Amino acid sequence: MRALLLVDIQNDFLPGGALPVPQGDEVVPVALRLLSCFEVKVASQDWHPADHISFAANHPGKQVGEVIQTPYGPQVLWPVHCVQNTPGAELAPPLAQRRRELNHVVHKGTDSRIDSYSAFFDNGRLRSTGLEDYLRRRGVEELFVMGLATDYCVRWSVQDALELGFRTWVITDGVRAVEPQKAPEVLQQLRQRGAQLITSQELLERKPG
Ligand code: VGL
Ligand code: ZN
Repeated sequence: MRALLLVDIQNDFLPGGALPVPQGDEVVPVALRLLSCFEVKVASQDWHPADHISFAANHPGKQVGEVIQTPYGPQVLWPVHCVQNTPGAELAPPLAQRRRELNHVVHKGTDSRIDSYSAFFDNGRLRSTGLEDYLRRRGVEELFVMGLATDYCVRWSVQDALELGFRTWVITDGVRAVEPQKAPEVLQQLRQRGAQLITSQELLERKPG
């Protein structure tokens, strides 16, 4: 069984949002086109409490982009984003409208003390989101990943999916990076770790299965 994983396609990561990913809005139509091609469709939502450790605003004197040391390693400081139950944390409106087609949605980064880039585990790998269990229960062995952002949550999710033994694909036109100039290198690294790259067009032209 194959599944589509939509990573963090949320208002705050789109142009005009709190942590806009350049051209992040361009992944939305790709996601809409692919939804009907998969039997199993899952999504992640970055879902932080207001006092989250990753927000520069919660560290007096620190600026966005600075890195702090934490018990789970270095942490980049971000603008306040994807606060639970705020409009910025909602899925992009066209996806929110099709929310009922998503079989499972996981929330991540919900613990104020630890960030979670991956849709599977927090950054210290202390707790899982339950995504792996859900996929195993559905008999999923092959995972097609797209969303935001290539250099953070997509990257960490793909790395974990590979380590967990899923046959993992990255949909190259369905991802955008916080730092676009780094995207080719990130995709290359993921390929070296065993991920396969595919365009949404190639995926649509394959036989359903
Ligand atoms: C993300 C930075 C902070 C992402 C989430 O979804 O890639 N990036 N929180
Ligand atoms: Zn976040």
